[in-house]
Amino acid sequence: MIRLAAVDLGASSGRVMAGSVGDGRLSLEEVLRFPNGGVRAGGTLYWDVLGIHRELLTGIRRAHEGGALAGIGIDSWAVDYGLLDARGRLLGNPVHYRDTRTDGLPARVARTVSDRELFEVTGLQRLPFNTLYQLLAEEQRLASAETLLLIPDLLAYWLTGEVGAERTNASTTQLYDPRARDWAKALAERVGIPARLLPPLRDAGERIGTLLPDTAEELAMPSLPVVAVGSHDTASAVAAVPAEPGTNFAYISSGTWSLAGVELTEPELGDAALAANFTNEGGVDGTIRFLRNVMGLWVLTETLRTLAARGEQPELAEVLAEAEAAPALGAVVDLDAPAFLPPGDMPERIAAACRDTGQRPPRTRGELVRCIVDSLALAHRRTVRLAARLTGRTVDVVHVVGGGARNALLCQLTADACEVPVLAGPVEAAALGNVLVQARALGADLPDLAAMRDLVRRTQPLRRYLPRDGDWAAAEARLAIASA
Ligand code: ADP
Ligand code: LRH
Repeated sequence: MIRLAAVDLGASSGRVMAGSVGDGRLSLEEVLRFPNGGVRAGGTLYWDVLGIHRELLTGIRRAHEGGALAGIGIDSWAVDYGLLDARGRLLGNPVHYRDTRTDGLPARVARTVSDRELFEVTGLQRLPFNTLYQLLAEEQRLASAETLLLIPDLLAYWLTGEVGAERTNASTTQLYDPRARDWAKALAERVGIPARLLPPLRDAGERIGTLLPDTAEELAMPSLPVVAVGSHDTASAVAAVPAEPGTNFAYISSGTWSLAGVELTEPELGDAALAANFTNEGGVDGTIRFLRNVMGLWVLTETLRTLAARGEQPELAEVLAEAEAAPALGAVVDLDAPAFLPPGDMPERIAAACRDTGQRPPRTRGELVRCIVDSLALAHRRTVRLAARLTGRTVDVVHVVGGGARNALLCQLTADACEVPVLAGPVEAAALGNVLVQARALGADLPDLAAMRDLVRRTQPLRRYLPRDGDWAAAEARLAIASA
């Protein structure tokens, strides 16, 4: 057995897990979990990247104390970054992708590079927070910057002193060409981003380097290898989807976001994919994640935060039980609307969206949470069915991985809405994908994604939800949205 530390940083929580792989076994133990999220200061929404670095060091030390580690891998949410100066020092604090600094920038860029061309080169959906737009929001600072490092690459740099960009996460920047498997340097220069900022690319499975001597000493551990994993958390999560070979599966990586789609071998760049705002992100072993970002459990988390600020003490299990008891499909909203992206008063935004579509806003807490979960299941239906239609495939099973796999109501409603069985689990898919790619890099017999997925399927608890009847098409009609 080899033991590996997987640092998995979601937008809601960060965790350091110790994974053990060998002899047909795979297990994961949570060593450290800490809350993550935006920190507002001086009108800007930041990440606390130094706090994350400190937690990461604590977690790695603890993981090693529990049994000798053979390697370390880091994955995180996508698109965000730090800039380094010529001496390798961090220039300013990384900004959260939910900050409003990119407002208006997609429209400005579209005047230089059309949406069609941007999609043709990068394969990415229009999301206002793609790295390209964020960089343009701080154009002045770019002159003094030498290197751009995405969050997992920045943390790996602090551990090893090595700069680089792992491809799965680079593919979320809108500055990467998935067909050339290289930075889209000409595009970057055209929109005003100096190509010198873009560091050498590396693949999941490559060794980044070893712990710097002072870090190894501080952690009282040997100079371990730090391995590039699918450093985009969604890439790691999809690598651990327990799909059976030969099945027509869709996946939903369900956490802060729901990333819903199918796996391809080549990007899908047709007009219909562009119109449906689908994306082609790079996966482990050169796969393509053809998916769309659905607003996800963020809306529920943010709703609970708003209720707590009003003096309620909403426990997740309790509000989900209330939602289960509330009438089905009472009111639904389009969670993909930009209104739900920034932090704020979600109950009020939901009420406004209901009024705008001629529906009665939820009156009780149970109705409110039911509206969120129904609407999320409806968005899953739309996105899974669109993914199937756009790729000419059928979908026979939907794999739900991530924290949302623990939400039985959401999984059941997703099965109902998608009209196919849902297989839920593993919850910690991203950490498992991280561990598996490291294990392979360090010699484990896991030749391909199929072997990794087979191991996950045989070792991790999964739960099946069968579809029940429901009037989901009528709910779509209420919102004037179409899924297929
Ligand atoms: P991220 O990686 O984006 O931070 P996670 O995959 O950790 O997100 O998922 C977090 C979400 O999972 C929470 O917002 C919550 O809605 C859901 N979740 C976590 N635990 C439970 C639980 N016991 N029951 C229902 N939902 C849960
Ligand atoms: C999920 C995720 C998603 C990105 C978003 C910024 O954590 O990485 O895939 O679109 O964060």
